Amino acid sequence: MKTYTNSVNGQSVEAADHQEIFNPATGDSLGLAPLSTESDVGSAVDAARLAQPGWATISDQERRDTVARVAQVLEDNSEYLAELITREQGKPLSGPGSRFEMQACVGWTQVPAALELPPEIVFEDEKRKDILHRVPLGVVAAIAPWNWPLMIAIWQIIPAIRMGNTVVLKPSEYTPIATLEMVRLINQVLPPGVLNTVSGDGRIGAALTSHPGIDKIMFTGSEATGRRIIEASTRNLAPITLELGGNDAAIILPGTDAGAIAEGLFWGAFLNMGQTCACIKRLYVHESDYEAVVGALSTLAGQMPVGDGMDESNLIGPLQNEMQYNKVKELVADARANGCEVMEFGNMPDTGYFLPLTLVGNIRDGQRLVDEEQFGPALPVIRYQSVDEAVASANGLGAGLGASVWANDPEQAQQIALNLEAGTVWINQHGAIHPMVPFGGNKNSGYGVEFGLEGLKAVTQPRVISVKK
Ligand code: TXE
Repeated sequence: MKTYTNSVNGQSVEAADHQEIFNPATGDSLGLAPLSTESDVGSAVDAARLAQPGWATISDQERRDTVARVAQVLEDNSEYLAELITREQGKPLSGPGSRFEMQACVGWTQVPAALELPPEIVFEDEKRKDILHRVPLGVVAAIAPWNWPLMIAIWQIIPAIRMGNTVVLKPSEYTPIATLEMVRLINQVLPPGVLNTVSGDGRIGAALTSHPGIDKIMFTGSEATGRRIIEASTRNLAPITLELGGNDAAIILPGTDAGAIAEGLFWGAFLNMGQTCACIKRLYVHESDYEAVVGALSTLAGQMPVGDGMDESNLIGPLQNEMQYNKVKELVADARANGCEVMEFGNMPDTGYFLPLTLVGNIRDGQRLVDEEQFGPALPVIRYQSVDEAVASANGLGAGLGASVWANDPEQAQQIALNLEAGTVWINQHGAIHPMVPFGGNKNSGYGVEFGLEGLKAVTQPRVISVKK
C-alpha cells in the first residue's frame, strides 16, 4: 500500500502515524496519509519562518517567475492530479469535475503570477510625500476543505507565496492525498521551506492556527470551525480570511424562460454534487413558473449519467464522505416527513456514497432543508407570490456568500440584485467565480476577500514611508 508524506523544508517527511484513505465511489483503499503531531506542526512552522526572509527579499520579478513555473508544473501534472482527485474526492474526471478543478488550479496560479502591487503614492504636497508599500505578513497558515481540495488550497497558498509569505498548509483529513501530491510536485520549483504541509484533523488545524509563529490564517470551511479559529487566533493575533460557506438563494423573476436557464440552474445547484460553497441551495420560483422550472430541471436531472467518476461518461459522482452523505439524507428525510414532495432522479450504483439528484417541492422557509446548508444534491424549490417576498426570504438567513437573479431582462435583475445581502450576486449564472474578481462573504459567511488585487492585498500588510520635503 502506498504511503504518502508531508513536505517540510522541501523534504518528504515520514510520519509516525497514518490514516487509510478510501475512494468514496468504490470503497477501494487509496493508501496511507500521514497524521502529524503537534511537534510536527512546530517543525513545519519553524521551516516556514526560516525560509520567509529569504523568499521575501528576492526580487518581485523572480517571485513572479517562480509562481509562473508552479503553474507550469500544475499544467504538466494535471492528468495525474485530476485522477487522484476523482479517486479521493469523488467528482468525475469529465464535465465540471476534476479536470476542470485542475484547469482552475492553473488559472488561479497564472493570474497572481501576472499581477503586480507596486508602491502607491497615497498623498503628496509641497511639504511631504507618503508612499504605501505592501510587505508580506510572514507565515500563512492555510486550512483547506474537502470539496475542491486542490483548487481551494491553491486559492490560499498562491497569493500568499506570490507576495513573499511562506506557508504551512493543512489539507482536510477527508482528502489529504491529492493535495500532498500536488505540494510535492510544486516543491520541485519552490525554494525549500516556502510551502510546507501538516496533516490531520481539527486538532492539528487548531495547533497550527493557534501557533505563535503564524502571521495570517486563510480558512475555508464551516461556520462553527471558523468561530473556533477566531478564538485560536487570540494567541497570535493573526488576521484571518474566512470563507464559511453559504446557503445561496437563486430568485427566478416572473415570466423567465425556464428552458433558457435550466442548464445554468442545474449546474449552479448540482456542481460537485452540490458540495460547493457558492452553489444554489434554495431556489425561489414564482408560482406561475413553478411547473415549467421543475419540469425543465427534472428533465436534465433524469438525463445525467451517475457513477464512478473514473468512467469518462459519468458527470455526477458520489458525496465525498459519510458525514456529508448522512447529513443530506437526514435533511431530505426531514422534508419528506413534513409532507414535502421529494423528486429523485438517476440510477444509483450499489456501492459508495451516492445519493440521487433530488428536487424538493411543496417546501417553505423555516424547514430544515431550506434553512440549513445541505451541501449536497437536494435542492428545495420554493414558490413565491411577489418578488419582494422572495428577496425577504433570500435575505432571511444568516448566510451571505452568494445569490443569483435569473431574468429575461438582465437590467431588471440587476436592480433586484442590489437588495440581496451577499458578497456576490450573479445574474443569469451562479457561482461564476473568476481569478480577477474579488470573492468573499457577507454576514455569517465570513470576512475578507480572495482573488485579484484585493486578494493579494489580503496577504500583505501596509508599510507607509512618509518623507518630509
Ligand atoms: O468542516 P470543517 P467539515 C460545511 C458543509 C459541511 C460542514 C462540515 O456544510 O457539511 O461544513 O464539514 C479543519 N481549527 N463546509 O467538518 O470542520 C478541518 O480539519 C483549525 C463548507 O469538513 O470546517 C478541515 O481541514 N482547523 C465549506 C477544515 O477545517 C480545523 C467546505 C474544514 O473542516 C478545526 C467544507 C479547528 N478547530 C465544509 N476543526 C465551504 N466553505 O465551502 C476543523 N478544522
